[in-house]
Amino acid sequence: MKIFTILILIAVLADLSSAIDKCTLQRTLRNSNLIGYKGYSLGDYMCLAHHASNYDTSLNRSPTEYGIFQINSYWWCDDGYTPGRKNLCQISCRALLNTNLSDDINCLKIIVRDPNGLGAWAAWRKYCKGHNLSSYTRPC
Ligand SMILES: [Ca+2]
Repeated sequence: MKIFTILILIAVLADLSSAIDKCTLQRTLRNSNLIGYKGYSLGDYMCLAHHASNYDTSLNRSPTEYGIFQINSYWWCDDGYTPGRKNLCQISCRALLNTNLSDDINCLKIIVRDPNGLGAWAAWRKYCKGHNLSSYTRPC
């Protein structure tokens, strides 16, 4: 019985832990086809994830911003209630809150096609644009 309780506790805690480490994110981004697309580097995305969410994939700080990259529910995903939502990534906002980042990365690829690119994020404009980003991309 004790073991069963402990196993349930581990399962619950595993489900709650949603921050991914910097190295896992680096590896995931390096293996994606996002790097270099529209001129953005690994450093741009690592810096964005750091300042947008501190690498917390479950972050939903404001009702309209979702996940590790804080993607907005008016333009990009469907949360079921944001009035006038466009859902340009054709994705549920909830899918942006788990640790599988393939859909988040696909959505980023759609977002950076927009003329604003990563300039859509105040955090990227303030902390990443034009900055030395080498501290975000040190090999793990
Ligand atoms: Ca996801």
